Amino acid sequence: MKVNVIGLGYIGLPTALILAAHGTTVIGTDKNLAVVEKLNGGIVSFDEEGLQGLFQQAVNNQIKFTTEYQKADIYIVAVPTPYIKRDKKVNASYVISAVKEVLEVCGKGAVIVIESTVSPGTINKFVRPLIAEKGLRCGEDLHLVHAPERIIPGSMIKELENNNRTIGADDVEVGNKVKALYKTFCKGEIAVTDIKTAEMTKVVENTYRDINIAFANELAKICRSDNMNVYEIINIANMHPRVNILTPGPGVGGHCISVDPWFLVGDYPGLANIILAARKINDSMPEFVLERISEIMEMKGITDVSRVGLYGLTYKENVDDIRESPTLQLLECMRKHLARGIKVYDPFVHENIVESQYQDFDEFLQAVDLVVIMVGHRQIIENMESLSDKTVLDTRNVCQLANVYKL
Ligand code: SAJ
Repeated sequence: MKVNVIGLGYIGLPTALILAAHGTTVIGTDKNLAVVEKLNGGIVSFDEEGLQGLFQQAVNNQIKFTTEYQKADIYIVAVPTPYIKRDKKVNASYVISAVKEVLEVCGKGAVIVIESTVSPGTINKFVRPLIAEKGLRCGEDLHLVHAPERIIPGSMIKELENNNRTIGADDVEVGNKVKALYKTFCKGEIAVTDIKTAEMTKVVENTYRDINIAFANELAKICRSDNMNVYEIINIANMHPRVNILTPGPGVGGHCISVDPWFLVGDYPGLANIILAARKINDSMPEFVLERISEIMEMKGITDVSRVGLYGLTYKENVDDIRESPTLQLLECMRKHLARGIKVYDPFVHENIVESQYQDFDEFLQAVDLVVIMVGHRQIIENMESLSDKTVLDTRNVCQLANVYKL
């Protein structure tokens, strides 16, 4: 069994590595030469617990990295699927290009597995016709499968091994063939269903989480307006056996939860109402944090925004991924209000990507009076006492120092 994994990013790379580590012959393909050169030079492209060890095992098992598509039995496509801002629909262009290239090299009977998250109906609408255009018959010459990834950044390897999964296929036999491949490393249960059900299920999972976070964020706003402690209320409410409210925060970032619910809004206008409201609430949080910053500056007599520092630039704790991050959204809000000069620091971001970004924690602290904790990285939790002479706005509820302001 030879597998060609297409796209060596946050999902494709760990998937390729874990398959190879468990004995499958794997070739990883990425169109970005720099990514391939790094991997061939022994450098994994992002920080994730256990990834380096897995990389070594995969290399020992002869994994190959290349920019070319290869002849294989199974193709796993793990390329980005952003949404089109204008109409909120899925942008399947990367998936389409990848499948077109697969069709140039694959042989009869090959299986193309799409792991990228797509809205329900996308594979039928955009991928299936590509096979027909080639004069091939789906289900005979080639097979299509959707096996949406479910792993959470920060715990990817553990989740790859242990999460339950969904496989959508046109016929059960092909579904079971792909299930057997995933079973080489996955201890979780694997449900086999049809493609559209698998597409919808994945989007529903992320939408469920987005709505739950939006509820927590709305509660934070209500509690702030009437002087109640939202964290205590959520803690006590969660002691109820059927209540599990998530945690309020400065916004929802990343390339999944802040994107996928839009697919349903775009595809089902007038029906996806709670989903739309949740997206709007979560997107309003950076602006809410900005209001809190102004209130606190006024209370503390801080007049110069350049004495304010944002701790954390990534979309969540202990990862180096900054996509759609609440801090970037907050900086964008500030630009709109013509407020510039706010300082930024993140121990996981080693390149300066925004103005007034620091690489040294102590220098950052010396330059500011008000620290806004935007991300609860391990580093700040372990060094909380270094903030004891600062004014602190803790948007993640990780700081137990006295006189800390919360959301
Ligand atoms: N967040 C909160 N409060 C919370 C939880 C999260 O404000 O209580 C924020 C985070 O700080 C972050 C954003 O939400 O900015 C999203 O983070 P996340 O940890 O909730 O999720 P992701 O985007 O890292 O990963 C999600 C996961 N989906 C679900 O848990 C249903 C993961 O399993 C998926 O594989 C992943 O999306 C994906 O790739 O689709």
